[in-house]
Amino acid sequence: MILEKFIDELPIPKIIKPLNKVNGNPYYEVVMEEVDQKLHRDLPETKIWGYQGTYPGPTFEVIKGCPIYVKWINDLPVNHHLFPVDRTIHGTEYPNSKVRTVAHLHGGLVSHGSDGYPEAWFTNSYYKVGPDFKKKVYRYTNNQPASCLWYHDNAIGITRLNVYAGLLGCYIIRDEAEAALELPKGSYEVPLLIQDKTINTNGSMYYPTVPKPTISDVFPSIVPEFFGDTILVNGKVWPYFNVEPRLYRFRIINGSNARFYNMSFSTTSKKSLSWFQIGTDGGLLENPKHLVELLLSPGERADVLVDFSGFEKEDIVLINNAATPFPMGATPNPDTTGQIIKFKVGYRVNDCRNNEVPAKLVEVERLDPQCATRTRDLTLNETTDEFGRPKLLLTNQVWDDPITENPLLNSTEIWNFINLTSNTQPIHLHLVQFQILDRRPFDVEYYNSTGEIKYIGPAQVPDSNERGFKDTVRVNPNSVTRIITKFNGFTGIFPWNCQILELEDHEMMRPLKVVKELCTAEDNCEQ
Ligand SMILES: [Cu+2]
Repeated sequence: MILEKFIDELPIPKIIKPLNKVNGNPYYEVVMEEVDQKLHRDLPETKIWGYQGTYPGPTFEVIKGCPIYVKWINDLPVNHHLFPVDRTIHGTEYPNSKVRTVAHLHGGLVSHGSDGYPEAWFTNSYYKVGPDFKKKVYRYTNNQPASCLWYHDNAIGITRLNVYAGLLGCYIIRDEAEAALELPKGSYEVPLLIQDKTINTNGSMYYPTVPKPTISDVFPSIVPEFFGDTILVNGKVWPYFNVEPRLYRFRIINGSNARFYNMSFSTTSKKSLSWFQIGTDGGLLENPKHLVELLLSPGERADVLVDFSGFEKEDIVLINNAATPFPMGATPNPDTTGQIIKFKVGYRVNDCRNNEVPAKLVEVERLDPQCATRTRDLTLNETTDEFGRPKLLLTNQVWDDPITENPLLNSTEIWNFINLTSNTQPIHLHLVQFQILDRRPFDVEYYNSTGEIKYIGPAQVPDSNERGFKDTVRVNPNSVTRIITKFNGFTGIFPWNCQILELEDHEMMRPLKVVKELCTAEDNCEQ
């Protein structure tokens, strides 16, 4: 169903308020609920799953260094999922536990017990809990720079379905360095949480049940990647947003299951509209980066400034030309998935403060490759499962295979992602923020026959807007992407995964274990 675009105004998720204090720190409760929500003027209400009954969930706003406590409560239907659950996928074998949830703070420096580990799931009233369930109340340290994180469901085997159902929201950390920059704030600072969906004429959300091509007779069956035909921002289909002709700050989150967005502005006057990226996944950049296009894979965020002055009375559309799958797939339909949101520029500015793009932002510590004590070669592989369906893996191992990545606490490591698949994979590490060192093309055929890397071109430095802290990196096909990170903060097991949620659910996820000291026995030492 093709819906008329730019009919509904962009909703701004509410800031959630703490209920009270625990140990002197703010304490929140967040209830996951199934509710009916209007996604577009011309659609009947849609059954969604929302945190605090809204999709997206409320926004957390917290201060660096001030921890908070959050109790996550599953008040969803006991055993009836919004979408068919493929029972051949790992983690789905538990009886009477179709609606398993666990909230993960993506990008957050948190302990294992508060991470939202995929096997720490729980059902309504904690009636059933996963093998790794530890506690109901999570502690978020917020011990990291001002940044825009996001929280979303991460239950093993059904993350794609739970996030698609609406279980996601923004999490904003503030600090003094950011405040000193006098960036646009209040109604001039706007989160844009982007998802794609396919919506049936009766208002219900569509999610496929059969793989393409149909080799197996598994039903319902996981698809390799899901792409919707409709774009939503902050829970509305192709919304519009009224802006004043001045500077705005947008916190853009790609919360889609599999769709990449390569975004630029289309103006009615054909005058080009400049924008500046000031922050990455993990915080502010050293200085603003002038952009024509902004590419975001699932899980990535961008903190950007857009100056609408000089565009009085214009309609400006944020457009998208990223292929699905990325980068060699089909281009989006310019009339549908090629458009995201319309900005309607007014002619009056109500508040002229915080209206300039700062020349400098913050100091960004450079992680030094000389300090790395270990370098790991980690492959991204394409295989098939026992039903003939594509199954992508990390290091050629599945989630349940023994742990092989066991960095020492406080050590620095370089991870080389060797992409043997045909698409760009957004690779995400829990717990840490990292930096991208470079990407270098190599001969995949030669690697497949010899197991050795033969580079076929020079190493490319990361894009100017990638030179900050990241927790999700685009690993391009035929390339080795190198990242560097310090495993600070906590010991314990954390996932690293492909952020294309269908692939993550289908084994493109591995545990890493931060250890106090390396054991002499192979890999697995209990702490
Ligand atoms: Cu994460």
